[in-house]
Amino acid sequence: VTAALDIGGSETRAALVEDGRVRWRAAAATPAERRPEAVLDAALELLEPKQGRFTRLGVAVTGRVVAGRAYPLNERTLPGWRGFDLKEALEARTGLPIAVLNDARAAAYGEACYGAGRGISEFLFITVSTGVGAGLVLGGRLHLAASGLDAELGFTLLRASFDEVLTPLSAPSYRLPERAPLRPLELEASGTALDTYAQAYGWGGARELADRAEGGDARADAVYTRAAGAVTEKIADLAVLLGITRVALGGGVGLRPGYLARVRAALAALPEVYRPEIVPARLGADAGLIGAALYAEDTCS
Ligand code: BMX
Repeated sequence: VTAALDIGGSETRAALVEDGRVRWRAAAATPAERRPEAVLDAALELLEPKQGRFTRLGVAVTGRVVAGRAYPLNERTLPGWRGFDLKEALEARTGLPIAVLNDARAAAYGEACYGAGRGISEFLFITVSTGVGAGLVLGGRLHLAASGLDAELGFTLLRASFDEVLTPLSAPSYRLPERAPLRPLELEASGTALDTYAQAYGWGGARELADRAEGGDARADAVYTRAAGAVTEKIADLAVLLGITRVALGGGVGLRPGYLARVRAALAALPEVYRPEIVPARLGADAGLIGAALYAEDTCS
């Protein structure tokens, strides 16, 4: 039996995984200060009841991972982690073999082996959640780069010119630069970005914005559809660049049927070569846990 942890900006999850299935799971909010030691304490506390039941541990963590160290690109998500040696810290605390990979790569691996990507040789998983993350399967194998930049989709760049979306709709408090500079995709299209735009309209957050958009509110739909469109453009590029034939959408925003419908609609406007199949992720929040466990089984002898 392999244990798994999934450490995200807002939630930390734990599980026991066997043959690609979650046998037991627990979750808790990631401690507010999110410092590494506090987060590890909370994560291991979740696994406490199952001490002795597992012989290795796979860890999915948001951020770039290089040789077991975590380097969040968006430091607001996990402040104070830059280069924290997650593998060494957990090996010291548990005495067990530890394998660490990025959370979206872990989810992509889980979906590729047991979910929406099963049997697909060129597969892309995208999570639209706190950030925008992704994982690639190429030639049937999970893509892991030495630099750890192995599908950091949220940090691909776009020229964010919102003039055509927000100005005519006169968002009361959102001041946009005249000629928006190049910006990371996730600053325009993540759950956190949608929270920001929702608040510019006096709405609660991303969930309310999506509800309004799906309920026909034109202002909400303009923001929601543009965010989905920005992700769709990246899907189109990856289809012709890497021969991606299927894309699974996951994460709190990505799993919404209304979001998937908007991605499909934007893609339908493009020629065939830019149009991989777009499907919902199948393993939901378990994907990262299952993928982390699989990765530990592959790498921890
Ligand atoms: C960010 C980046 C990715 C991560 C993605 C989704 C950080 C801390 N994380 O783009 O590594 O995969 O968010 O992360 O820079 P999630 O926490 O939203 O699942």
